[in-house]
Amino acid sequence: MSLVLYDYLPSGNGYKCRLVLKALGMPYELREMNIVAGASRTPEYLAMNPNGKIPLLVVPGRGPIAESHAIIAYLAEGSALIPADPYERALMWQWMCCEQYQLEPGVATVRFWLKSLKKSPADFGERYTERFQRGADALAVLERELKGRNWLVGDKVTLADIALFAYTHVADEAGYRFADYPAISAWIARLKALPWYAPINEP
Ligand SMILES: N[C@@H](CCC(=O)N[C@@H](CS)C(=O)NCC(=O)O)C(=O)O
Repeated sequence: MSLVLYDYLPSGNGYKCRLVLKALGMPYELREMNIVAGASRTPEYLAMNPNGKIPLLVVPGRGPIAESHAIIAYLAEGSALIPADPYERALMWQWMCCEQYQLEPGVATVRFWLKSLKKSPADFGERYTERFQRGADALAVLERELKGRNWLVGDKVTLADIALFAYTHVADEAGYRFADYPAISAWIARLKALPWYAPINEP
């Protein structure tokens, strides 16, 4: 019995989980869900995750865990991806909370509208402008904080880097230009050079 990950390959939230599983060399079974066709809203799936979202990790003998950051924190418990030092660990969570409140609702939402739903900015009007700006504000903070540093917390890659990398590295698919973000671009290249890196569409 292995870990089972319910996921949708273009999803950055799912990708965070896949990257952590790969970084830690943990075997898992992937169940691909066509969320655009409503696969995460069936009665069977809602019985596992009443919130109707992917990713969802099912832990053998225990049960399901929803929310990408809860999943990666569970997977990485005791590993070097979570700083042992309480202050650095708090900084890791600071970045991960910021991702969920600012970066993901901006960059990921716009990307989902354009890429998965194949809509145009005009289809969403002011909602598009507000979400795009929310993402731009988050990327500006990330750009400023990454200047002169290799990783977000301390001198090693942590869950914070993986969590923010997931949507940032595909921000061009939401209409942001990497040329505007040189420090982010260098950080993306650094993460892509790690031995366990795999592209977002790889199961
Ligand atoms: N905060 C959640 C967000 C999860 C989420 O928004 N999942 C999207 C895909 S990235 C989804 O399942 N959408 C399908 C739906 O709502 O029916 C996390 O980090 O896991």
